[in-house]
Amino acid sequence: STTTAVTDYDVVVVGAGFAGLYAVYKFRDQLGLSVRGFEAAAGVGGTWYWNRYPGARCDIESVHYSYSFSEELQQEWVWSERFAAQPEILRYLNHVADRFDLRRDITFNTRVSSMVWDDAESFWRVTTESGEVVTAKYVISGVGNLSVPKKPEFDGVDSFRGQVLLTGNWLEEQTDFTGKRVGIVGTGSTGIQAISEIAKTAAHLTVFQRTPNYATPLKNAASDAAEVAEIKANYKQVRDAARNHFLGVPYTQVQPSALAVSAQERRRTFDERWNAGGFQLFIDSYGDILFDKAANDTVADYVRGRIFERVTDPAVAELLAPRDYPYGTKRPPMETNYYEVYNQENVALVDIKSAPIETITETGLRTSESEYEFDVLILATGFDAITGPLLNLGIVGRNGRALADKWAHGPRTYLGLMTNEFPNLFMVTGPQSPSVLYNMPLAIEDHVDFIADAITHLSERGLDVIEAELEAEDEWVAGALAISSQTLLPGTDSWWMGANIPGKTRVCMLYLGGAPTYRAICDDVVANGYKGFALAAPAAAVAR
Ligand code: NA7
Repeated sequence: STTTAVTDYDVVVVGAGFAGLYAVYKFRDQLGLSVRGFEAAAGVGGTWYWNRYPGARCDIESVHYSYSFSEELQQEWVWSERFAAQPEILRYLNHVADRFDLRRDITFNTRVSSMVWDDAESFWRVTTESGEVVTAKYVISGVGNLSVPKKPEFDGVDSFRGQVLLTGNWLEEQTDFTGKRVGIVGTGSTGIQAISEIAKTAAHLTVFQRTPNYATPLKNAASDAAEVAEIKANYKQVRDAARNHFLGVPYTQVQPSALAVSAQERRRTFDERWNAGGFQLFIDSYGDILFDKAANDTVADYVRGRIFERVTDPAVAELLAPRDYPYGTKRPPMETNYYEVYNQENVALVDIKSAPIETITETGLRTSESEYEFDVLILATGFDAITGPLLNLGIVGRNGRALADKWAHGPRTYLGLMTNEFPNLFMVTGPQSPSVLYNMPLAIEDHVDFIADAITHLSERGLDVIEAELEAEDEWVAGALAISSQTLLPGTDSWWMGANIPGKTRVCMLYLGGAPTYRAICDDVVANGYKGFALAAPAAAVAR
């Protein structure tokens, strides 16, 4: 054990999704530390445990959206589709938990209710909702960025006599809506996936849309055996290439500027990326579309054009075509036959921007203009993203300082990993890290590896307290903001900006410098003796 003060565990890990599972493996099996994991759900999986709504699917290719830490694991696991659906990803994470025997150190059905730093003893006291209290030298948050669904914001939800389903907390087996009239609110990535599936079975589906989205084709298909064999033969190089890409996928075709080429050439590039599917239009077309409004207009026009081609009724197409914000400044959804759904007789689109929802009723809902009736109400209204899951943990740092208080005007971190006044608290894929725009499993591995190296560095020197320095944090926050202000993102209301939650501080919570730049910065921090972090001896040892 690395600890001086006696603690129950060296490390407490919160969450058992991609982050928590890898953290338990890393700290227990590679560092030899004593580890205790806590997970609110009954099983592993994190976001892939809770989001079982019809159509739930990853939109990064599964050969890339998967762990790279074990060569055996990545060789033996076979993805059935190019973009895996939720059940397959959940099976994968269960396989990982079994294969590395991770479950025995994770306590399920147990939500952490508070984590309080004890400055005299230099350890964390972690309390669960079941009343257990444990102490640990280090706490690792693996709670993710999208694990707190937004609460329904409408009056009258309790009076609705039908069924209410929340996509972000959807454990029901139910995916078939035969004979049912369904109403759904929300047309983000989730709503778009769910609508495309539910429209196949529902007797009638009413989609309540506030803001239209720039959805582009996913182009899912069965896995191509030859392609997979090629990747598996070169997995190390493929992963290295992924890690050296902004998004963490080994795309190679980005051109510098949409404005440097002819309209014809641009159209050819957009067509190619559109047909290739996934994030390729967004991240592998032109490098300036998130920075330059004129460049962005070219792709925004292209996507709008595609919507008009696909939707038969021009009035409906007009409602579906985003015009008020640039392409990609909200997280772009990926779709499979989404726009065609609106050509079906059983589907209706209702614009709730011009006529907002006033209340949910016993039989449906009422907008400022009309009444709608349905049997099932589905809320695909998003998450209290990025900070919500961390603030839910009841974290209190040095001198009784609450994280909620410190972050009242937006998150403040150093490298998206730690925050001053909260020693030995590590946030895997925390705010102001590149994770949200970086292939999440790789972002997670990078962070857990960084944390493991930091803990090893401390223990080799007889130290066991690490804390982000205020100056380094201030610089990091200012730097992240400066980068975001060069992009088009801050002009649009999105969960990236905290702007989807009434009353939440509106500030860009992402590091937009890209994963490769970020990795270089982290390497430099380590090479310079954990520059920006204060490293200290155990308090007990100092006192003695
Ligand atoms: P998003 O992207 O936040 O989308 C939520 C949707 O719900 C969006 O269309 C919202 O409209 C709509 N919404 C939310 N609250 C309301 C209210 N009060 N009234 C009407 N409409 C509302 O969440 P998702 O779950 O789709 O996706 C989250 C991430 O998960 C996604 O980006 C991927 O990374 C995976 P708005 O745009 O706010 O007008």
